[in-house]
Parts: sequence; C-alpha cells; structure tokens
Amino acid sequence: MGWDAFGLPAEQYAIKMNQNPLIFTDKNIENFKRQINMLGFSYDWSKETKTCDPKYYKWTQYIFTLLYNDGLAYDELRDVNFCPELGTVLANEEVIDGKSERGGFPVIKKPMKQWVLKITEYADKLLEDLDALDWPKSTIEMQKNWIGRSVGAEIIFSVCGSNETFKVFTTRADTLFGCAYVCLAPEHPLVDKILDPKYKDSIDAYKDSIKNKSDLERSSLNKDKTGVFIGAYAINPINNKKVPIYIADYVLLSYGSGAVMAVPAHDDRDYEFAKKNNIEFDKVIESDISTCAFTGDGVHINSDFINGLHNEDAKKAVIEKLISINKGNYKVNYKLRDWLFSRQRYWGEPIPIVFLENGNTYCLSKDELPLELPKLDEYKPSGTGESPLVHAKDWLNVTINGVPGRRETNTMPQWAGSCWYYIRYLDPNNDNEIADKKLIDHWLPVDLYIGGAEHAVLHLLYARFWHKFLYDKGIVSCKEPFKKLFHQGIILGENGEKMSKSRGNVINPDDIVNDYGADTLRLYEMFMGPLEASLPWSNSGLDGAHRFIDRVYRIFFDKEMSKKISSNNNHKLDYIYNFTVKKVTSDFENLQFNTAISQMMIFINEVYKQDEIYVEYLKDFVKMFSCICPFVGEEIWNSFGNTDLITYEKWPTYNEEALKLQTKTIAVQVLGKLRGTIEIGINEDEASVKEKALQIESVKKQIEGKNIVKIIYIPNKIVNIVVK
Ligand code: ANZ
Repeated sequence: MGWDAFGLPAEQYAIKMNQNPLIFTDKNIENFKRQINMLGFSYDWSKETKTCDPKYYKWTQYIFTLLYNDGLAYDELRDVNFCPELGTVLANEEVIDGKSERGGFPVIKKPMKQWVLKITEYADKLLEDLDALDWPKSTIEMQKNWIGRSVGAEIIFSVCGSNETFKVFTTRADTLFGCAYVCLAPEHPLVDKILDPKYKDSIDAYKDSIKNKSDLERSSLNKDKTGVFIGAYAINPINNKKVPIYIADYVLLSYGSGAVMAVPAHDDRDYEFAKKNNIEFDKVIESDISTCAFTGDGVHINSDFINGLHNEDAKKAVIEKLISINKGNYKVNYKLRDWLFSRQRYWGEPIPIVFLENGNTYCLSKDELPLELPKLDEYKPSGTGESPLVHAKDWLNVTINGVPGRRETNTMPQWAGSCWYYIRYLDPNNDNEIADKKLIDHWLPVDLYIGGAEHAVLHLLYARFWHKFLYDKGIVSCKEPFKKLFHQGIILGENGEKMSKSRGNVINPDDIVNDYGADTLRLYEMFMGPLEASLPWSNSGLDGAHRFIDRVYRIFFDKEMSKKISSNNNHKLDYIYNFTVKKVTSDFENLQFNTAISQMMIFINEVYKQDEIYVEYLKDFVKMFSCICPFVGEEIWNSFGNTDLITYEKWPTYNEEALKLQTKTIAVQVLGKLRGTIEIGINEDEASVKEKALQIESVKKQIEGKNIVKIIYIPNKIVNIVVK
C-alpha cells in the first residue's frame, strides 16, 4: 500500500478542516489503514510507503535532480493557469473547461516564473509504445489525442514592404496555391510591428474582446469566426501572390507557430471566415461542392506545377519546392506542452534548488537529499501567489560553498510522488538507491494496474514519462511501467449520483461493517455488476448478499444441514462442482467477480437440493468463496479442524471429463421455432440453462427490441422463449 498523500487534495481538505496537513495526513492514513484491515484486504504492510515521508520523497527529489541535470527540468517566466481560489498554478491537464479539475474553480492566465518538465522531449516515445500495451482502447486514444502528433510543414511568408517574415504550420501544404489570406494569433508578437496604424483602434478593440477566452472556447468548431484585418499584406512563397493579413481568435498562439495560411475552399473555419469578411478565393482541388469547404482528398487544379497530382503527392512536391527556395520544410507538431511542475503550495516535495546570489542556480546532490519540508505555523496559501515556504526564514536562506542563496519555495505537484511509487514498492527501505536493480529487473513491469479512467492524461501519462526517463538512465530495464491496465467503475450513491458529503449520499464502510460484517460488504461490491461499471449503491442488494452468506454458513453450522455433509461422493454434484470450479477460476482470472459469484450461488442452490453432500466439494467451494468472504471462509475452514489459514490452500482443480460425460445438447426455440442449440449439463440449474439460451447470437437477434414474456424450460430437453 502506498499513500499518495502530498498535494492539493490533502491540502485543500486540511485547509477546510483548519489543520496542518502534516498532522492531519497521518491521522487519515491511520483511519484508512484501520478500514482496510477491517475489510480483510491482503496488503503486504512490510512494503508500505507514503509519498510525504522524507525517506520516500528523497527519491522523488532525486529523480527531479536527474531530470534537472539532463536539461529536462527548467524554470521560465510563462503565462500560466493560475487559480485564485486554490492560490496556485495548475497544469494544462488539471484545467477542464477553464476551471480547476479540483473543486471547479475559475482559472485565469498570469505570467509567473515556473518549473517545467520537458515531457515534449518524450512525445514520440510516449506515442510509439502505446500500441503494444494491453490497455483500454479509449485510454490509448486519449493519450494519442493529448500528445496530438501532427505531421505537416512549416512555410515562411514575408511581410510586404518590410523585412519581417513569419512561419505558418500546415498539414495541407498541397493547398498553398489556394491561400487567400493569412491569419495570425491576436497575441502574435509580429502584429504590433506590422499593423497599419489606421487599423490600430479596431485591432486593440478586438484583442480586448477576446482576452478572457480560453483556448478551448476559441477553437470550438461551432463558434462564430471573428477577426480583423490589420492593414498589412504577406507574400505567398509559392507564387509570390500578395495576401491580406488578419488576426483571428481561432488561431492559437500556443499551437504550431501561431499563424495559419488560410485556404477557404478546403478548410471549414477559413471558409466561414472568408465568407464573413468577403475575401475572394479559388478551389485548388477538384470537387462538385461550392456551398461549403471541400475538405476531402482529390486531384489538384489551379495549382501550377502540381495540377493533376493527388493531394498526398502534391504535398510532397510543394514542400520539396519550398525547401529548394529556403521557404519551408517538413515539420511535426505536437499538442502536448511541457509539464508545468511547480505549485505555490505548502504540502508538496520541496524542489531541491537554491538560487545563489551570484546568479547561479544550485541543484542539491544525492547526499544532500532529502530536503525536508520545514514545519510551519502558517501553511495556507499566502494569497500573493507565493508559496507559504517564504515564511520559513531559517530554511529559506542557505550558503552553498560560501555563496549565500535562497531556496526555491515552490513545491512539486501532487502527481510527482505517484510517478514512480510502483518502483519503490519493490524495495521501500532502501537508503542507497531508488530500489535494488535486481528486484526491479525481476518484478517490473507491473502486470496488472487497476485505476480510474480519470487518470488517462494525468497520472498515466506522467508516470509513463518518468518511467521512460528512468529507462534512459538505466535505472529500469523495461520501456513501459504498466503492461495491462484496467479501469474500475465507481460506486454511486443510491440516487445514482456521485457519492459526496455535500449530496449527503455517502456510504461509510464502518457503518456497513458494523451492521452486516465485512464479508457482506465485500460480496455485495463484487456482485453489483461488472468491475468496470459504475453502479448505484443499493441497500436491498446488501441484504441479498447477506442472505447468501447466511445460506453458505448454515450448511456447516446448522444442525440439520451439517448432518448431510458426507465423506462419500454419490456423484450427484459432480457436474455442477466441476463446472463451478472451471467457471470461477476463469472468471477470477478475468476480473469477472460478479459472474463468478453467481456461479457460486448456483452451486449452493444445488447443494441445498441434496440429501448427501460430498465434503471435499464443499471444502473446495469454501476455498473459492473465501476469496470474496475471507472471514466466514476462514471460520468454516477452522471448523474442519484446520489450524492453518485457507489462504495457503491449493486452488481447487476440476475434471474436464466430468463436464463432458454429463452434458447434453438441447434445442432452443423462440416462439416455437428452432433458433439454435446449447450444451448443458444434465440437471444443470434452470437459471443457468436459460441464461445460456439467451446468449445464442441467433436467439439474441430474434428477441432484440422485444419483451420476453416467459422462458419455458423442459429439463434436459428444450428451451422455448416466448416474446411479444
Ligand atoms: C492550411 C490548411 C488548409 C489547413 C486546409 C487545413 C486544411 P492539426 O491537424 O490539429 O495539426 N493551424 C495551424 N496552426 C494553427 C494555430 N496556431 N491555431 C489554429 N489553427 C492552426 O491542424 C493543423 C491545421 O490547423 C493546419 O493546417 C492549419 O490549417 C491549422 F485545407 O493549414 B491548415
């Protein structure tokens, strides 16, 4: 177990409760730990770590120094996402629709000196290895889109009557002959240099009107395309044609080179803009379309030496030509930006950097780490945008090799410690290195990683970046940290909304365990539905889970029932036993706990029908059952006189022959017509036979969109489904 304890979530809570996060976090960890143990989870506590422990963050800081020494961590003045409410800057990944991911507070742009990690240096590597991962497709897609690799060209335009030039980034160099105007981002530094003063007022008014719009709003496809002419012209390098220069907010300063060549005939946004501003344009790709932009592939027209070429070939021809006249080149662009890594907060790893009075920056060495977070009376954000660490005077001022200096006061973001914790699990007490290389090579990569989908472009991207860096440093030997990834769903409140204190729909595990016991809670949660589904809590479901545990318990402890347990096998349970072991084994391996449990229920139903129950089958059942319900499972195991834990027992095996011998193929009908056959076990449970019948593809087709009135099952003979 690792406690990801630093960062905004813990700090926000501490502020709300008006307690120093230092005291607070340990108390919370104790409580979580008590609950985890109460629920019977099998964590190896000898491998426990917490990210806010100096023994742990020594290594988080150490990895930062490795990044710094390789030029992958740098500080610069930049326009950042600043959240006044949280009193800190946030990474792009932490801002959703102009609001903070934590708390949903407004975020504004503000220039500040910040630490940044060069994740862009790893953009290609982060993309390349994605396809080999056993991860949910949607998450892989999200990472790809977030990295946003775009292959195109950079083309140089010169400004008429001046020595100024600017570059545009385009993925459609083939359409260069159709460029009708060029468009700069309103904040482009060139604008003020080249504008015609006659237009200054309208330009200023326009800039003012858009200054608070987020990039997301600006690039929304269905927004009105606004912009103004700046009174200057540029030369299209391919044909020396003079084209007007506009500024428009649909062009973002932060992407490509902050300028576009506009081709209204073949780009939707440019088309809309040109129509609005009465800009004339010609098609350069053949098509029948004339009422909107034609954005498809085709053959070039009105394009001089590329006429008759298909656009892919034309692209190459145009770029090669531009290269030969020094007016452009191939260019790959990424949407990914470097990772803003500093926070003006107290509760994080101090960044191990000292700014010396002689102007140098000093990075702490391995043996100067950890740089411990000083204890402070006032840990709340200062409000000025500075970290509360500015108040730690003794800590702040240091002398390095005789030169006085001041420590960096920003701290690392909450994502830092979780970037590499899975490595530390292998060797949590190692004082000399991140972890023993032999252990790293033996254990990594992580075979199965279970975590929420909300981490798709945050933690899961950051951790891959650090891992790849550590790979390049020879610290880990595999290129990817997490081989298989699974996103679990969340349990919603009874009303179907996310559980939260403010909605008053939170279920406290302490209460449930008090009233029902831990096994009921565990069984209920695993039985609610597929692990990946988000489902509402239901108290009646909880009662059902409790009844099933009772039913199992009574077999062994009820006087009448337990008399039926026998050392003789009368073979009546052979089929259902073997089938159950087979299904539960494979379901467990595939994380399909709900269906494994329902098979165990079917088995117990069969057991209840018997007068004599073979004891070995029951024992094997308890082994499977105890994975979900360990407390009752161990108690039953103990009642057989066993002194060791059932946990150490060998997993039950099944006999494939027993499944074959007693199976039979029966017909499945829908409204009396034969639609398929299924293989069932003789005397297989009715519910399970019906379920099998409904799984046949041709049956599914027949009943799609209809109501099932009833399913008639003549045991071991036929299933007939009646629909309306
Ligand atoms: C001319 C052109 C003609 C374009 C055409 C498209 C179609 P992706 O794929 O996302 O990389 N673009 C370039 N820089 C931009 C910026 N800073 N802000 C807004 N738009 C920008 O998109 C690349 C395309 O987005 C580029 O190709 C450019 O428009 C536009 F028929 O250039 B294109």
